[in-house]
Order: sequence, then structure tokens, then C-alpha cells
Amino acid sequence: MLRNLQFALFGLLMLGGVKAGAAAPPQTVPVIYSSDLHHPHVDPDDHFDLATLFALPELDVRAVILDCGAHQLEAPGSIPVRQMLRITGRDVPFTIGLGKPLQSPEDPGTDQSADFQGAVELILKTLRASDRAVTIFATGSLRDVAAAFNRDENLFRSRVARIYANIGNPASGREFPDDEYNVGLDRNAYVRIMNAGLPVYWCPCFDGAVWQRGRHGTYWKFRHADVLESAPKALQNFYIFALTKPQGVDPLDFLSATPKPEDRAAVWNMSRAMWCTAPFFHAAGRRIYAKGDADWQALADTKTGDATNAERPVDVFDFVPVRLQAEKVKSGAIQVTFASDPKSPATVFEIHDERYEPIMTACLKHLLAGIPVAEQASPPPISPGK
Ligand SMILES: [Ca+2]
Repeated sequence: MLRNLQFALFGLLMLGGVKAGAAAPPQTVPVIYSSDLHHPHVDPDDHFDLATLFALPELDVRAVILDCGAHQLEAPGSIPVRQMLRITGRDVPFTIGLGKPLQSPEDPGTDQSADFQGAVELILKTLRASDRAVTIFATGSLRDVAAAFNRDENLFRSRVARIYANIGNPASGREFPDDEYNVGLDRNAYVRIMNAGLPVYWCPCFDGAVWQRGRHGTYWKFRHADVLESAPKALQNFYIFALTKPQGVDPLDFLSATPKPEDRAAVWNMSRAMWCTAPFFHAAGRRIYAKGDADWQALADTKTGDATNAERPVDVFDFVPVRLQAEKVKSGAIQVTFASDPKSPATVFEIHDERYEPIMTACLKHLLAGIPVAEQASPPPISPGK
């Protein structure tokens, strides 16, 4: 249905003729997405990231990797993925990743059980089949990405445009003995990708102690009500399902159910720690625009997209080119050092505006309010006899 609508709109545009000088529609970005998404959740920030991924039409999601394969068997991320595909009417292949951490940075993971080989194979197949270079966006460990790289290095060097790696903390090892959580999921995979000379867009989770954003950390937080109140009902139900974990109800049916008011209120009152939203906007080529004094929206830029002259671009964050070097230090932590290098294909996230948190909250609210919802997310009652 959504696809038909797109064709209809395209037809209308063609009938109306393209305005002289109008820019061509921006090309979409092919994406392989990797997430340690689970139900029951480990950290439900992954549920907000999944919705962000599917709310950005610039991102052409070609594959979803469900990271931490062994835990996927007990807490399947396939449940929220199926729900998101139902909400948005999309059809994307997804599969679970390797079950155990890599034995060394060079480990291709080939000795792990056949049950856990699907993700690495899907990454390689997607890269080989793509008509253009693919962006990899990882929000958990880098295990399957590193294993795939270890199996076909040349393919990665020729077919990977960017790897957004939402992982790590530049202060680990140097100032603190502990690794950041995603690093701890697979230290060897982290070392491998950070040292690979690939176009890594490094998005450290923190910069300093845990919960410190510093200069390079992506961390921020929001209260659910501030983002979810204006979201479509099916998406609201997606979060109520994830966070209240109702028993004995079909996850897809729940999307069009009427939740209990007390469940809704409880979910609305929760706060959520977040990381990947700004990197998503960057991957999609969006810019942040101010709308008045205290509202912001991430939009395609004025030349190609939906921003108007009434909206002012704001320099909230950027990625700056750096040379990356990861090594294990005495404490056992993986320390990543980096130095400015305009010639390096790698970059690091950098905050430019101290209003980052209210800006991200507003941008996520507007984005999720407009997530494309397919008709099938609210199925009509089944008529008798069918
Ligand atoms: Ca995650």
C-alpha cells in the first residue's frame, strides 16, 4: 500500500512536470543495521533506535543483524523487529548474530555453530549484492561486522561507505579501568574494527566517567512522555509492549490494541538514556534546524528537502577526521587514542552545542511523530467465515 502510494505520488510529480532547476530527489543510503535488541529488553534504547532507523526514509535498510546471538535465543530481538516491520509496512531480512565473542581480533567466527552463522553471511551477501557502497550502523557490539571483515577484507574496503560505531569511551584505559558496555560485549571485535583503516565514524557512548558526555560522547536522555505523546498509536503500543511485557498476547496484535491507562501512564513517566540519534541523522544526511527559540527538527537541507527559510540551521554536532588506534592496556581495558588527521577515512563525533539534550529530544519527537505507518498496522476486524 505504502509502495503504491509512492508510485502514485511519483506519477503525479511526472504529470505535473519537474520544475526547472529543481534538485533531483536525494539518493537513499543503503544500510546494514546491527543492534543488541532483545525482548525482554536489556536496554530499551535499542527500541527507540529501531524506530529512528525506520522513520528516516533516506535510509534504505537492507539487513538487520540481531547482535549477541546466544542471548537472542532467550530474548529474541525478532519480536520488536517484526513489530516494526508491521508498523511501517517494510520487508527487511533479519537474523541473529554469532553466539560467542571472537577469540582474537582476526577471528572470522567460522568455528561457531551453524545456528549463529546467519548474520555474517547476511552482511557479506548484502555487500556483494548492493549496487553501491553500503553504510553499516552498529549500536551494540561489532562482533558480526568484524567477523565478516575477517572473512572478506577486500569486499569491505570496496563496498563499505561508512561504519557508524556507537561504542566505547575515549577515557577508558587512559583515565578509567573499565570498558564501556558495548566494548565489553566483544573486545576483540572492537579492536579489529577500530584498527582496520576503514571509514569508521566513531560515536563514543561517553567521554569521561560513565554518564559523562564530554566532548565526544553521544549520551543524552529524555522523558518518554516528551517524545511518545505525539507518536502514532501503533508506535506508542510498541513501547508499551516492550516495557510492560504483557503475557499471552500476540506482539503484532498488541500494536492495534487499547492498552490499560495505568500501563500507558507508567511508560510515559519513564526516562530513557540514549546515544545513537545524532549519528542516525548524520547517516541520513539530515541537518538540525531551529524552529523558534526552543524547538528543533532534523530535516533534509534547504536545497533538497523539507526545510524552509523560516528555519535556521544549527551546528549541534559534527564528525571530525582522526586517526584511530586501539590497544589493550594494563587494566585490561581497550584504550583508543586518536589524533586529528584530515587524510584519515575515520572520524569521531564531536558536540558543538550545549543544548544537545533538548535539541535531540525535540528532533526525536518530531521524527517519531512522522514515522510512516502502514495501513496494516491497524488491521480491520476479520470478517466471519475467513
Ligand atoms: Ca544497543
